Amino acid sequence: MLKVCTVTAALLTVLALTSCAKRYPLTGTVVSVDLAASTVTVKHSEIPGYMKAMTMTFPVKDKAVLRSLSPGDEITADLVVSRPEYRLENIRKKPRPAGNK
Ligand SMILES: [Cu+2]
Repeated sequence: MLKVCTVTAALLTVLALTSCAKRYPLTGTVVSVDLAASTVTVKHSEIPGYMKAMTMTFPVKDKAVLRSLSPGDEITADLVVSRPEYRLENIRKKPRPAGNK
């Protein structure tokens, strides 16, 4: 029985490592953008079941999207996690309220 459990645990570990990337919807405010490092630092809301609200830095592949972002922008995005990596995709800026620049 112990052997079966060990094998099952090993199998689950392999499955966890090879499963498809997980995506979590993220909303937050841009704190800073680092074009050279291709990252954006976002103060994000809680991601239920994954992360509490915090400020953290995310890699972003699309430089054009990065260039369009500036501190204070409110965004929504997909947090894509495929361990050990994670990144933001589908970043969308919320329109800023008029007269609040
Ligand atoms: Cu976080």
